[in-house]
Amino acid sequence: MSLFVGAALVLSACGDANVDESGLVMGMFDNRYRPDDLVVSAGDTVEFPNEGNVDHNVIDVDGAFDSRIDYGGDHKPDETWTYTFTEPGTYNIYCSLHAVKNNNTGEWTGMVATITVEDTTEDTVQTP
Ligand SMILES: [Cu+2]
Repeated sequence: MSLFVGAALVLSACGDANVDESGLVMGMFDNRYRPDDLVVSAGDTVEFPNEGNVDHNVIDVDGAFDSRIDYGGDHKPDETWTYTFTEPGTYNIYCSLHAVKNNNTGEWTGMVATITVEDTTEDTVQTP
């Protein structure tokens, strides 16, 4: 009973209250990712929980990954897809259900986001 009430409170929270502080979570809402800009380190695993009320997915514009293939379909509400970014670089992602491609510019708009994966191997010189 108390668990159910807690979940309802979280779902009803507005603003950025739902944004995870770890920096490794990009929520799928209706119809946008939040945050829509994430910076992680190579090797990090990012969670994509569907916190909306409709299906969503996560596809890299350049074809590095397609969550539908990895997961076996779109992600329904309350389902979470995770992906480990091993290669540094900038990943532009979109949801095929809620983004459109401009055929002239090749740019995606709508439910889109950017994930920057930094190569942190050089930062390990700092010792406590
Ligand atoms: Cu979507």
